[in-house]
Amino acid sequence: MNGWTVTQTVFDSARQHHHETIFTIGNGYLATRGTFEEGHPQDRRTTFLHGVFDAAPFVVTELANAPDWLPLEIFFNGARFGMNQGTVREFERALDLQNGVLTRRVMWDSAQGERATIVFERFCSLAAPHLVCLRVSITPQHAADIKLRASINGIALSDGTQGEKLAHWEFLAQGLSRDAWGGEREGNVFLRTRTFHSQVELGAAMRVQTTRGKELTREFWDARNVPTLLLRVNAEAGETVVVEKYVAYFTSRDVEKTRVVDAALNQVNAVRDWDDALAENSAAWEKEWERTDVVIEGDDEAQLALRFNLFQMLIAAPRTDDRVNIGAKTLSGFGYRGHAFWDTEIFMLPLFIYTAPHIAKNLLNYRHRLLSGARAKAKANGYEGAQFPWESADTGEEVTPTWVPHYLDRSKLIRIWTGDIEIHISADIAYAAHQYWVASGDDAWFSEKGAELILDTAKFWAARAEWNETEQRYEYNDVIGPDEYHDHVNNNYYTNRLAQWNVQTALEVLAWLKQHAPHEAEQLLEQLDLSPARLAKWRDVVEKMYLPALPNGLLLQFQDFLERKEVDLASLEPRVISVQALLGIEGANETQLLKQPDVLMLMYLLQNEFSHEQVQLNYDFYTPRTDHTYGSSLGPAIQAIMACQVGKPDDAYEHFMRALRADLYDVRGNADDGIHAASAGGTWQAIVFGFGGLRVTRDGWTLEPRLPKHWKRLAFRFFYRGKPAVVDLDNENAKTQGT
Ligand code: IFM
Repeated sequence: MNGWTVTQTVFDSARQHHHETIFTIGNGYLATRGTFEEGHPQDRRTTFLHGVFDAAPFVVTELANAPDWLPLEIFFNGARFGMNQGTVREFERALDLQNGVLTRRVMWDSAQGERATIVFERFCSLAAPHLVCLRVSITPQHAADIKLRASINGIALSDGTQGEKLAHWEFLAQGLSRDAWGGEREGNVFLRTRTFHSQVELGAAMRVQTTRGKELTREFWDARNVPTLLLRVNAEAGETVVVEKYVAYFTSRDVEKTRVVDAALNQVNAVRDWDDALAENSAAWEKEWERTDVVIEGDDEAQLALRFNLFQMLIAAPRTDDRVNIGAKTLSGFGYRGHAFWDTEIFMLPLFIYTAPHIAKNLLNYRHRLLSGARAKAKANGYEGAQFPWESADTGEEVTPTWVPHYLDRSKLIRIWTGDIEIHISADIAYAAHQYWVASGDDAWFSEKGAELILDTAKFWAARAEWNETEQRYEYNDVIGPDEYHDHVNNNYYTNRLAQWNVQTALEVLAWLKQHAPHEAEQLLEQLDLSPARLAKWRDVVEKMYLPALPNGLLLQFQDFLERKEVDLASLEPRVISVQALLGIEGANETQLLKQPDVLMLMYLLQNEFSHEQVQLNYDFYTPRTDHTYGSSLGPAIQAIMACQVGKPDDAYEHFMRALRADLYDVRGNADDGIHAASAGGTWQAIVFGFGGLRVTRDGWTLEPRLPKHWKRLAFRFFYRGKPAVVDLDNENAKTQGT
């Protein structure tokens, strides 16, 4: 166990989709699922490029599965290599998290009994994000005639919501580029294609070369939309033939339409060889891990699983593009179609705020760029200000499907209400912008963009607040809180309190702006029409917002929560499905069972506002009511933090491990749809804010470590206001509190 390698030693077709997700590789520009180069029945061959969306039924728009760079078929004396053909004698797949290289080693006998050892290696270059690299080393036991087919497959289909296949690409052109001597013999293959609706043009180029063994004979096979190089070599017994395949992608999001192919060709031509490309990639990864790595000593499983989750975040994070966000399933699967949710701001963003502020800024800029969509949504609903869509893609419009096929019976449709009434996301975004500002001290960004996010969402909340004349209070009725087992509820505590925080913070931000950035303050006052009368209404909303609670300090999930049926979760055991799947949508709605505990989530976000006793009271009340195992995948990491806060390290560890294992062990049975990104981001928060006990304010930071008993050491780094801090803890003390 070296703490850096995720390994698979048994291939099981029945689990192939799960493993495709686990073995996804990427670089923040694109990602490719862990399918096999030669193909396998029912595989979900997928490469997603950030921001390349196209229209799709039900889901409005989805990431378009890009032309496939992986195809590499191998034939030994005419027998085609495949994991489902001949006999696989040995198999091992390993993902090196340190540099993102995925390796598969297979010892294989063809049906005719010819044996070969084949090693595939591939990575998506972190140093040159448009470039993806693949190498195969083939060692036949006996002399063999080896043929290879290396292609770019432009017939890349997406899996639709009803199991159908969707095409997003219209073929434009393909060919072989001229080589250095003006001929085509050593030329590189290219493909030009375009999405049907969004009209994104994509150029892909492929270069194939050998570095060891004999020269190959090459032939261009002009199969429409699948330009292919046919390669041939006679190998001696025991001789290793090595073939390298480099592919590059550029789209009209990156360069002028007319340049997409040239840019891709230039990129593959710029590669010297495998060792060079790998060295650059590894150096780039080293820098990433310097900022991001967390060391856990005394728990090998947690160490590896945590790095796996961090790796998933790093390969999804846009480093140079602030027009894109991270989807709830990253770029690793078809689930949620690449759409971004509050998962980014509340669960993933803290990792970036504290370890890679430039990435956090990109993600927040994405929201700022799409303010016009949020304003349009508010307006369409009859409100002022900015109401962010529950699901967001490339344009900022609401892309939550209204109806989707039922998860148990695909012939039926279910109405999805989240796009209409799960409104807390606007406050989540404001909260994230504020958190970035507090931690980074980036006043310039905040004056220019962050403040506008907070002010315009506040404007929405004030407009959306309903005045209850009888009770003399403001309310938010008919909403869905983060706990989606209960819909159409009134006065969800999380929603009401975070909306109130949003409006209150907007007033404070305005005061800060007037003092520190008067010009921007002036501009925003005018642009957002922040008249004295409007600001007076904001103060009224803050003062009179209804926050449902009992006199003893128990905060209520929503207004009539205690009238719902009490059900002992233990009485539903044994089960391997969620409470909602077991009791039905209506059935779960009638109970006090929770998909996730909104009140605890809120107590985590606004942690300086609650006493220890109040946290304890609410923790004890909501914990047994929560479907921790099969409810929301977002919950366990936060539950771990709250367990730390109430001094229950064993419980904290259990919840933390549940989050860490979500995808590696496919806890919910849906990892085939892609990585649970919020859970992955949450694991970092559980480490830093839970076990590390980091608390950050505008005045500085403090630690209150509470490590699981068996951990010998926990070390991590973060930035506070541009300065790096190193935390190194053992189970007794914080050894180093910062540099
Ligand atoms: O955003 C989440 C939501 O909280 C629960 N359902 C899944 C969404 C995407 O992860």
